[in-house]
Amino acid sequence: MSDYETTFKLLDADGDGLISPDELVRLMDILGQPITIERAEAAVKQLDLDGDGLINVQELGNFLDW
Ligand SMILES: [Ca+2]
Ligand SMILES: [Ca+2]
Repeated sequence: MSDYETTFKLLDADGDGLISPDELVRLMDILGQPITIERAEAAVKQLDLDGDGLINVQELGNFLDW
């Protein structure tokens, strides 16, 4: 398992293989840097390459490579 996948599993709270803005909000809460759902949606939009409004493991990988 790659580091990306490990990170991804931490982010993917419901285990559906995709990270939603909701899950991003939850994560930032855990990290002690709460963000609004609007900000989470904007962040997901930036990472979202295929336009489905969710982050998959490839899209996260691209982000972490950056
Ligand atoms: Ca999910
Ligand atoms: Ca996507």
